[in-house]
Amino acid sequence: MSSLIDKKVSRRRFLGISSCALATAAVGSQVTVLRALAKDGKVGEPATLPTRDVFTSCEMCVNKCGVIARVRDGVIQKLDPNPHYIKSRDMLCARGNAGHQSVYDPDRLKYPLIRTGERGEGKWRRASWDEALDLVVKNMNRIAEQHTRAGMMFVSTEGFQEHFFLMLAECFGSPNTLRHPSLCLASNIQGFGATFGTNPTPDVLNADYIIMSGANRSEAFITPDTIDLIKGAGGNRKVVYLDPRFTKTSAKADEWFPVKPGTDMAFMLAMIHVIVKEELYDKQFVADECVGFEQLVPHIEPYTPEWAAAECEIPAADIARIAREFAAAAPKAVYYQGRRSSFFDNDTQMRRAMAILNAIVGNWDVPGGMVPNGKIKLAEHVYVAPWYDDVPPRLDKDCVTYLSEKDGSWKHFRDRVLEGQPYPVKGMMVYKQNPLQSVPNRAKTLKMLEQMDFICTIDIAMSDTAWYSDVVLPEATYLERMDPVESLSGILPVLSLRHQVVEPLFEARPNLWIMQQIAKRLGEEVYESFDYTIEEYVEHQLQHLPEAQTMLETRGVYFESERPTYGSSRGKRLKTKSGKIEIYSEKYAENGHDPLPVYASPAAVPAGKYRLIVGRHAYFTHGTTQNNPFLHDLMPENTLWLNAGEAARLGLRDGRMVRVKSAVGEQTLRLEATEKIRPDCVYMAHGFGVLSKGLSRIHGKGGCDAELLEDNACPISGNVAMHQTFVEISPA
Ligand SMILES: Nc1nc2c(c(=O)[nH]1)N[C@H]1C(S)=C(S)[C@@H](COP(=O)(O)OP(=O)(O)OC[C@H]3O[C@@H](n4cnc5c(=O)[nH]c(N)nc54)[C@H](O)[C@@H]3O)O[C@H]1N2
Ligand SMILES: Nc1nc2c(c(=O)[nH]1)N[C@H]1C(S)=C(S)[C@@H](COP(=O)(O)OP(=O)(O)OC[C@H]3O[C@@H](n4cnc5c(=O)[nH]c(N)nc54)[C@H](O)[C@@H]3O)O[C@H]1N2
Ligand code: SF4
Ligand SMILES: [Mo]
Repeated sequence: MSSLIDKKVSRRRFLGISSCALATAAVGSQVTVLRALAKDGKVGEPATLPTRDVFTSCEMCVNKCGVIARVRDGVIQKLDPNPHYIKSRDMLCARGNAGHQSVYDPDRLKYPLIRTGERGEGKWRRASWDEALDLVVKNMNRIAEQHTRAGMMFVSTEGFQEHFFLMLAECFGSPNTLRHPSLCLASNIQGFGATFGTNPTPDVLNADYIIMSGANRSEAFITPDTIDLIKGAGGNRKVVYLDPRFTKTSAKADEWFPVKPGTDMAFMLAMIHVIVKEELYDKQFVADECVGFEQLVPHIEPYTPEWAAAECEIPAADIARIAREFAAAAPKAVYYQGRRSSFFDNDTQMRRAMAILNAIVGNWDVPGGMVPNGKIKLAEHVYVAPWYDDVPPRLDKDCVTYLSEKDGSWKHFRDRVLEGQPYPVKGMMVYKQNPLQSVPNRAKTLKMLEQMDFICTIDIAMSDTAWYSDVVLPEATYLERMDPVESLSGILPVLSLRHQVVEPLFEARPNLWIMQQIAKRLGEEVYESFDYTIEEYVEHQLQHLPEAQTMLETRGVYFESERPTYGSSRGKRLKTKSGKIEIYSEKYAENGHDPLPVYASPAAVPAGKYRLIVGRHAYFTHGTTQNNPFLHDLMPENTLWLNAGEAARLGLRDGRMVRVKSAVGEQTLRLEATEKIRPDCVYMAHGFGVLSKGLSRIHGKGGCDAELLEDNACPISGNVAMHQTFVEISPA
């Protein structure tokens, strides 16, 4: 039964408070746009509609920055930053500015499509929603009958409407949800969680000393950190940055070290060595708030700066100096943990070393330190999923020690699907994820898709994964729908509401509508959990926060205070086994993992090969915005960065095409001979080399890193390891 109590009252009240301009539909006004984009668009005459400015939030990446959409004659002319939105500090990045192109791009998904040719051949026919949805549900039910309900997997990435998709999985009765964390931040959550009981936020704005290992904040944006890093510059602030590449963050840092990939932990352990040996740690804090310091002391004995220098290629004197400077600046000093922790298969332990370094200087929950996240509570959505007997546990259960039941581990899950063990998974629903680009070893992902009896993808564009599906359902883009309120945690937590800016073009529909249609077809018991409008849902979420309703209307954001609160965790039990900060982890020891981080050198680069490292570009979100007309203009393809000295040695000129070959795949792309990378590595920006011809601007351009990457994973968190692949380079 749905818990959205007293729907009639809710709806009336909600409409009462939201009598803003946003409620005005703009259907008629979009006809010119429709005509321009639709080959067969027979639509009525344009109507003149008032100019409107609409508060919404960006969904071009994970940050959800605050946006004001400027609508003129029913068409979004421009997206501007929302000055009230404290998280994004009155800024939008290039992608945020280009967001309306996802609405007006002729390549966007317009109608439900059913495959007519072979998978991946690109032959489709336009279908009605009814026909497409009937086909989806018929296949879901058939697969459940033949293989149990766990035979359907549900693949998704976070977004304001993901909740409804995860609900569908649960109400359908499959435990097999597979989300992005095991490609992204699972090791970070695990390593910091094991130490602090939570993954805190570094207080970048107020820190005097910041060390970052490969968190490329000037290109891989996290708001407000990216902006705050720049804001603090020039004052007391010092930023030390470790990256095998000279990135934009290197350019902005006070000191940059081209660290040897996979050796950051040696640098951290040596810093701990210096801080402990020279008694620079916060003795009182360690005594009061931490457990396991006494085990740390003998543990770090061998990890001297001289030892570390040979591993990470950062001079011993610099390591010792940085350790002393860091401790002196503490507690306003942070080792910034970043977000993506899918670098090496020891990433969880590397993050543990980082967390311990933070802990011993006593930077916990103070200005300029590591601050546990605040979060504004929304009313919970309680629903009752039907109960089904005989559904086996998740396919990848027990593959790694700390598997998230909600997120799973992509690497292990895919291996098990391919093995068909312990049971077959034959159907796949995909929402807002693109595993053909985002999961290492694309050939394996293609094999996994090949063995599926049915694949349905819900997207806004013809992603590679959509291209290999049987049914493609067009979701309305973020500017065409209203979404649930999202509670964004952080040092300054906010509530964000995505107002609908324009009506959906063509036949695109919001995910809630799509889920409702599927739920209806699955039966009354499932549909009950989906039976409300988005307005009612929002009303329910905010029922205890009338002031939030008002502020979301008048300012497009809600926050309780403009000032952070520090120290709220002091004197309270942390969510660790001991209730304290765990330098030594008994939990890890019990599960056969190192209770303190033990260093092992990464595999050496074989002669004649290079280590492939990957990462993102400021213009692109993973593999998704490369085809955006505005962003494509800025950068039409990716290149392979190779150190200029190495390129000369190999006789390869800058700008020529090269073949890159790993143990699992091969790609051809243009060479960029540059001094900005170590001689033992090559780098390519993520997200090119697409398979889909539905991304017409970029098809055939650049190379795909997922094709080249081997699939390794961390045994503790199940996070993939993306920087353990070696490649050969030859002229193409
Ligand atoms: N090789 C390599 N792989 C990587 C990474 C890397 O750097 N290199 N980075 C990793 C990281 S950190 C992450 S977080 C993951 C992310 O990878 P994924 O979890 O796959 O997420 P995205 O690549 O953002 O894919 C999002 C998909 O959603 C679609 N989409 C966008 N907006 C909407 C919408 O409003 N509705 C719907 N239905 N669909 C929408 C896009 O068109 C795209 O197809 O990739 C990981 N994989
Ligand atoms: N523009 C843009 N911003 C984004 C995203 C996006 O797609 N585009 N995605 C968001 C998401 S989901 C995430 S998870 C974050 C990711 O944020 P980051 O993790 O900061 O981003 P990446 O570009 O993946 O950064 C990896 C960097 O690590 C370096 N590196 C590689 N190996 C090593 C190593 O062993 N040691 C060290 N010290 N450095 C190494 C690489 O050269 C690269 O510069 O970005 C977020 N912000
Ligand atoms: S960082 Fe850029 S793309 Fe991401 S939400 Fe903010 S404006 Fe949008
Ligand atoms: Mo990520």
